[in-house]
This record gives sequence, structure tokens and C-alpha cells, in this order.
Amino acid sequence: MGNLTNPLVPSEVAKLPKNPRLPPGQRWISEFPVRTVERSPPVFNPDTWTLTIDGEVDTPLTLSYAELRALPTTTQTSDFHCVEGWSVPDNRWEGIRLNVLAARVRPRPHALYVTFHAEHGYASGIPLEMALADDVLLAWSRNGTNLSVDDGWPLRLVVPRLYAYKSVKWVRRITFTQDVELGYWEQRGFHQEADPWREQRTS
Ligand SMILES: Nc1nc2c(c(=O)[nH]1)N[C@H]1C(S)=C(S)[C@@H](COP(=O)(O)O)O[C@H]1N2
Ligand SMILES: [Mo]
Repeated sequence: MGNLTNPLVPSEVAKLPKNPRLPPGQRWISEFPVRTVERSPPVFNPDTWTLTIDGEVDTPLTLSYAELRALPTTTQTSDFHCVEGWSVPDNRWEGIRLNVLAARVRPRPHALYVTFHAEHGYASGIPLEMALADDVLLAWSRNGTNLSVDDGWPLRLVVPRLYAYKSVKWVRRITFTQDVELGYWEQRGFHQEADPWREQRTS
């Protein structure tokens, strides 16, 4: 892991609720270090950008950026845990719950997983059951500020209960599938389930 220049200072750590808030092997830091495998973030054009939701669904859907932003929004505060060992507490995300979009496309009974594809090939997937939970968001803002391009603007996934490689930045396609599709890091030895409480870092 690279040097972290922004550890949460002890007085701030002392204010956080005690265990089990911090998963094993993690430490609190105050700000997100950018983690991007793509060479550069995609360029966003609100007139041509689309979000496609397809796969094992009754009514596949492609939304323009304006249509996306017209959907009912929500805010959700959660901690963020990277598999490298850092965690950022209390992120107030604003966005759209994935279950709002799922209700629009209606997953078929044999849809068991959801894979999130970034604009330039990064991908990761989670079980449908978790994807439909109220804490899973497609977000554009954190702590009252629009995401930076490096943090996934205009749209990133947030899956707070799994390691952050599941929280795909620059999401453009969401595909419901019957079988697991291994994502970018999952194909490179990281754990498909990625539960920080069970330290599922590598498979
Ligand atoms: N498209 C894309 N999404 C991604 C990644 C990435 O490289 N590309 N990295 C993941 C990892 S490992 C982490 S820790 C978080 C980091 O989010 P941040 O760069 O906003 O801090 O994004 C996740 N989503
Ligand atoms: Mo990460």
C-alpha cells in the first residue's frame, strides 16, 4: 500500500463509535486516496452520456443523463473500506438507489447477480440480494459536493458493505445475470464476495 498522508487523527478516531465499526485489518483515514486502473477518467458529455440496464430483465432500459437525474434521489451515510486497508468513515452519498432502477427493469426470477461496467472496461459485480439493499447507491455527490472526475463523476456505484473495488466509478452499464461474472480485480485474484468483516481480500 502507498503512503497515506491523511490518517484520521487520534482525537477524531476517539469520537467514532467503538467496534464493530472498523473491520479487521483496516484503519481510519479522513479522505479518499484516488484509486484508478484506467489510464485516465472518461470525458463526460451530458448530451451523449447514457446509462444502460440490461441482461436478465423484463424491460431493458437506456437512460439519458437528464432522465437519470429526474429519478427520485436519496442520501445515505456509510463507511468506505478499501481492500488495501484504509477506511473512510461517514460519507454522505447522494444518488439513486439501485433498487429504484431495478424496479423499472424488473429482474427475472433467475437473475442472481448484477455486474456494473465502467466506461473504459473496469467492472465488478455483486449478488442481486445485496444490490437491492437500501444502502447501495449510484451516486454523484459526497458530503454535499459533486464527485470529482477522479472519484467517478458523473456516476459511481457505492456498495458500503463490501470492499471498495466493488464500488465501480464511471458506471455506464448495469447487467443482471444468472451467473457470476468476475470483475477487473476479481479476475486478478481478489475475492468475489469481498466482505470486509470476514476479510475476504483475496480468493
Ligand atoms: N472504474 C473504476 N472504478 C473503481 C476503481 C477503478 O480503478 N476504476 N477502483 C476501485 C477501488 S480499488 C477503490 S478503493 C475505489 C476508490 O475510489 P476513489 O478513487 O474515489 O477513492 O474505487 C473503486 N472503483
Ligand atoms: Mo481499493
